[in-house]
Amino acid sequence: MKKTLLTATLILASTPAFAKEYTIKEVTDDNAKKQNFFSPDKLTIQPGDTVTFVNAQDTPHEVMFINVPKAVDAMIMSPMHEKKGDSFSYTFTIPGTYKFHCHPHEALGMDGTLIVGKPSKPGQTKAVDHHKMAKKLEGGSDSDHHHAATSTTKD
Ligand SMILES: [Cu+2]
Repeated sequence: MKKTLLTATLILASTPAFAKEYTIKEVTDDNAKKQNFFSPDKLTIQPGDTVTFVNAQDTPHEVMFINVPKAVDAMIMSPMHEKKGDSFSYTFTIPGTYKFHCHPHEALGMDGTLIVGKPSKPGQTKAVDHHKMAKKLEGGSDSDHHHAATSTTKD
C-alpha cells in the first residue's frame, strides 16, 4: 500500500516540472540495409516531454505525423529539413500512440512510432491526411488524388 502511494506521488511529481527532452535523428546511410531511417524509430515518452527531430546529414527529410490520438487537433509536421542540423521540436501533451513518417522517403519505409504515456487502444487514433499537410506546406492546389494516409502500418 505504501509503495503504491509512493509510486503515485512520483508520477505526479514527474510532470511537467521534470519534463524531458528527446532527440530523434533523421539518418541517411547509403551503406545501411535501410538507407533512410529515424533513429530511434520507436520511442516512449511521458506527456509534457519534448521530442526534437534533427537531420543528421545534408539529405532532405520532412517529418509528418500521420496517425495520432483522436484528441490531437494540431497537424504535427516539420518544415523540410534540407541541411545537417535542421531540426523541429514538439511538446507532446496528449497520451497515446503517434505514427510518423518522412514524406520524401515514405515509400522507402522511413517511419516511426512515438508512444506518449500509454499506447492508444484500437479506435482511439485517427489517420491524418498527410497530403493535406504537404499542401499546407507548399501552398499548392487543392487536388487530392491520393487516398488518405493509411492507418494500417504494421510494426
Ligand atoms: Cu527522409
